This record gives sequence, structure tokens and C-alpha cells, in this order.
Amino acid sequence: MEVSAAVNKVDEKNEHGNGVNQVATTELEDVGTTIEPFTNAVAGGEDANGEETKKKKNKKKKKKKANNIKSIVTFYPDEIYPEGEWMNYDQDFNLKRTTDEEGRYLSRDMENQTHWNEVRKGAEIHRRVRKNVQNKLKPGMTLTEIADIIENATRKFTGAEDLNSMENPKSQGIGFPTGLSINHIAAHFTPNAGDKTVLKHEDVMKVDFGVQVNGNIIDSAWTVSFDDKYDNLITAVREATYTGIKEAGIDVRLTDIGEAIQEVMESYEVELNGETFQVKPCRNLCGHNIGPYRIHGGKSVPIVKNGDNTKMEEGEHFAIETFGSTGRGYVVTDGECSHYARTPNVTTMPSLSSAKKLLKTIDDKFGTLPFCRRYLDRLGEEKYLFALNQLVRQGIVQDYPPLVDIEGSYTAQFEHTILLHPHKKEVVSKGPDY
Ligand code: HZT
Ligand code: MN
Ligand code: MN
Repeated sequence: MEVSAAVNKVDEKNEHGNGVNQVATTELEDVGTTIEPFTNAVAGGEDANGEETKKKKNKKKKKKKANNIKSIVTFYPDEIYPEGEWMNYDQDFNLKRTTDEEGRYLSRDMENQTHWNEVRKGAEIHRRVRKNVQNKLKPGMTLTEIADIIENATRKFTGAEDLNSMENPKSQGIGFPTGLSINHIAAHFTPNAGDKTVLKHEDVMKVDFGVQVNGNIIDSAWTVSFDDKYDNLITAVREATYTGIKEAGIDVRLTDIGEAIQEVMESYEVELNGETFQVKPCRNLCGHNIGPYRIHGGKSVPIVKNGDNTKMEEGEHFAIETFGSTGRGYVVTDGECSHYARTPNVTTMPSLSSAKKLLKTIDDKFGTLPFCRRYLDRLGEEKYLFALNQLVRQGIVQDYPPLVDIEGSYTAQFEHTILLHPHKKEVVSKGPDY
């Protein structure tokens, strides 16, 4: 399947027919792709059995779902996963990488084939999970239901359904908690137990979830809305992210990527209830490199010109993400925390015995991967909040509270994971949807 053709088809028809604005045209240069993500359709075609009883229909639907969400290995028995979208490096100083010396670079790249294949496996799972949830998202659903759909599908595809009974619970599964951040909340909201938040027709929701295979994390996100008044906001951010991906390359300065993103983002306006807003980048949010079992590897990719002369390097793995806002374009932390991760390289032992016990669960089940309170709940942990807060106070665990712009504003996000191969870059999480 050719990605650009698939995207155009999706754009014309809004194939899910649910009025969900989560797909549109792409300006990503089409340099050819080998993605075949939906040869084994995830959600299944609609059954044409309108005459059948409701009972029978439900039965049939259930069975179909069970057939399509199972270990990804079933669909790839040889364990070779499809490549993402290849893009040439388009900076002048990168041009020779795609031409003269391609052979030499390729042989160097060969040594990492298992690693790239693991990343591609995670990306294929990401595409299938999001295709599945995109078919189901409707106003009226609770955020807990949505998170469960995404996380249960990720568990099934990766084969990580029960961490307690897995030989190596950290080998593959959820990469980080499912972000379901609505309106002025830009990032890092996921429901805690008892959360009753319902997705509304007028909402703008960022869906940001992660898949990991042997610690190789796929981090990718898109924005959902049901009202076309947000189209310009969403398009601005999608195009800004694509610009970031185009600008990325070996030896490219991070500030230059931010500058290009900012220029594209700010070229859009949104009109909401008679008021016009220039889309602003959330200037204190950024993309990041990703390391094994580390969602952020230490480099930040700005979404405004920030003067950071640090360069991207060969072999690096980046999450390119941008956030646009009708508000201040600046986020602060607010509200109850749900996301946490063990701080890497911190060996401090907690004094409290309950904190020690909780830390052992975290080390055994998540290592340095981010987790949320719901994941502790399902492992059977109870009344752990005091211990968890203790770990945070001692710097053993980092908390990631929700990041919000001003009340009443709307924020959007798009994100892809890319690999900087010696000769070309690979937009590994690219799909026909975004
Ligand atoms: C932290 C905790 C998580 C990383 C970016 C992000 C969602 O804002 C350096 C740059 C998941 C991810 C992260 F549970 N963050 N990507 N997708 N959030 S970040 C960050 O903390 S650190 C950006
Ligand atoms: Mn993300
Ligand atoms: Mn990210």
C-alpha cells in the first residue's frame, strides 16, 4: 500500500464515518515506503448482516475482534516487521549521505538490524492499536474506557497480558501510560482509579501512547476532535510536526528544528466563536531522544527557536512532537498526578518499609519505564500513595503531573518516532492515518 494514496482516501471519506477529525492530508514528502500496516485489518470490516438479530450480531462482532487482536507474531511468523516511511536527509551537508556513500553507510547500519526490527515491531503494534481505537472513539465514552481499549490491545499484540505471570515483565508491552489530555490540558493526563471524566463532543483530545519491545520505545500521538471548528488548530500542529520531521537530520542543530516548527505553527489561525487566535507553539514543551527503557534520553527538541546548538547524531532515536495552543503557549503543572517513572541511575534506598516494597514492584515490573497509578492498582497494590509520594520526595521516582495551558484554551499535539540511520531517516511510526 502506498501511504500518500491511503491518506488521501482517508481524508476524502473520513473512513470511520464517525465525524472524528483525526486524519487529513500530509505534506510529508513521499519518498516511497514499504509500510503494509493493515494487510490483516485490525478492527475488521463491518459485517453486512443487517437482517440478523442483535444478539447474533454482537456475538459475531466479539469473535471478529478476538481474531484480530492477538500476538503480532501471528501476523508476522518470520518476525520481520515492516519498515517505516523512509525520508532522505534534505540538509545540504547531509546530501552525500543519501547518494555517493550509501553503500558504506548501509553496511554500518546492518549491524543494528535486530534493534531496528524491534523498533519496527513496536511501531506496527502502535499502528494497529490506534487503528482499533480510532474506530471506536465517540463522545460519551469515559477516559478510563478509552485507556483500557488502548492498553488491553497493546498487551494483546505484545503478548504482555499479565505482568505477574510473565517470565520477563519488562521484555515488551506498554511503553508508558496512555495520555488522554483534553482541551487546555496538553499532556500527561491519564485517569486514576475512580475518574469519571467523559469525552465530550466539543473536546479536543490528545491521544499519546507508547509501545516497547526490549526497551525500544515507540512514542507517537495524534489529536481527536468531533467539531470541524478545530480543524485549523489540528492542521497547524500536524504540519508543524511534519516540518520537524523534515528538518531532523544528522548534525542538525536542535534550535533550527524549533525555528522551522515555530514558523509553520504560527502561520495558522483558528476562529472560535467569532474570536481569531494565531496558533502558538507551547514553548516549554518539546520532543526528545529516546534510549533503551528511557523515554527521554537527555536531548530536547524545541518547538520554538531557543538557541540550543546541540546537534542530532547518527543512530539516534527521537520523538518529534509539537504542541499548538489557542492560549498562552506556555504550560504549567496542575492537577492530580498519574504518571511516574523511576529516576535512572539513582540507587538511594527508601527508609520506609512500605516504600521499599513498592520500589521492588516498580523495579520488577517497569524498571525505568514510566507507569501510572492504574498499573499499580491492577498489579494488586493497595494504599500505596503515601509510599509513592515518599519515593518522589526522595528523588527515587520522578512524578510527571498534567501539563496545562490557561483554562478555556485548546491545545493539539502530533508526534512520531524517527530513527536517524546513516543514509536516510525512517519515520518508523508513520501510518496511513497520520
Ligand atoms: C515523560 C513521562 C511519560 C516524556 C514527553 C512526552 C508524552 O514532556 C524531555 C522532553 C511519558 C513521556 C515523558 F510518562 N515527555 N512524550 N510523550 N510525553 S516530557 C519530556 O516529560 S522530557 C520532553
Ligand atoms: Mn508521546
Ligand atoms: Mn514524546
